[in-house]
Amino acid sequence: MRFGFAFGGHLAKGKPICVLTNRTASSNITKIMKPHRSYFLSALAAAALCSGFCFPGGVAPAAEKKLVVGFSQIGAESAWRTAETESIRSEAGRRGIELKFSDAQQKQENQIKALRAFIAQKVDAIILAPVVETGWEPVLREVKRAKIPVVLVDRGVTVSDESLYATLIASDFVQEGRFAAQWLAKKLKGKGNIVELQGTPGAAPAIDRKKGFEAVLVKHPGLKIIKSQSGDFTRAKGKEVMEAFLKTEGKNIQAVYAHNDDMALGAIQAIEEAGFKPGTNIVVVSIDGVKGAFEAMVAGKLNCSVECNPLLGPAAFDAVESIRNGKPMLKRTIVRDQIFDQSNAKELIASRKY
Ligand code: GYE
Repeated sequence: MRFGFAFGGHLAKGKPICVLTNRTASSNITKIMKPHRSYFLSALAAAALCSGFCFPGGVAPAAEKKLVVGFSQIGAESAWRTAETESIRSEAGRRGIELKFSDAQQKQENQIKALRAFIAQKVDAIILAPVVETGWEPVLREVKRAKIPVVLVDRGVTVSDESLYATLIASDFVQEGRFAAQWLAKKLKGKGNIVELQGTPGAAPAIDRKKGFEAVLVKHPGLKIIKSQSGDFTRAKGKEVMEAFLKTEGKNIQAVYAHNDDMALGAIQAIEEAGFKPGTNIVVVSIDGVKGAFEAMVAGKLNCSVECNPLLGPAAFDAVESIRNGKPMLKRTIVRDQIFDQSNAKELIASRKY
């Protein structure tokens, strides 16, 4: 089964959004669709156009053949990533969709190769979790020429032509960074030295989580980032970088801001090995809200984790199927996140799904 890729005009250029939210920490994501009225009208117009463009005669072909979807995943660097992979794999299985899975082991070049292989295999759609933001235009142009729609999940890309992808489903990483900083500013009463463990260089969540955090810090002159380095979103690298920070700064450090839980958990180990008490002597704040973070909060070692929901399988395949059926597509779907800390971790830990 193949289908056209018809996104242009308002759909490609506007910033229409839809919000996916967690009703509670435990429940599945719920879709709230509140498109702006004028966008909605243009979306309808585009949909009408699309039915003419994509399917001659204006009728989508019936699903006589199993849908084949290629999924280019970044790797398995974190518990978040593993949960996302599992969500997409299991949702494909549940819907009877054949999934061609490719693990890029953190390398953009491997993802580009995977996209080219998906074109050669004539897949019906591609789900892409792009490791970094830039460098996608040439390959996305090839995919577009092959009339294969692309659903971006979890991280965004920077392209001059937004019609190169159909839709992006991801959290608001800038907001997550803001949440982390606001929580920390309150906890430290606006005063203290922070060390920052950044995510993978060039990755949307690393760029945006830093941006959001720093935007709040501007309002708190007593809070300073004294060291900042990438820990590549992994526990091992987070530990290694934290060890180096502790060696040079030691007692000077009042808090750690880690762009994900895995790096925070590595940092916690480093703090303990250096003879300090994580969560007490050094405040630790991170992002994701994975099970391991909840355990660390309950144990009093992690102070706060801002949620980033990785269970994107249902939304990703809803998008694939909507495109297939020629339905209007919102350019951006934001997954709404919550804040967890030691005050609510204990009561919520049993209900966590990842
Ligand atoms: O926070 C981190 C991961 O792209 C949102 O990537 C994702 C991030 C997530 O490895 O744990």
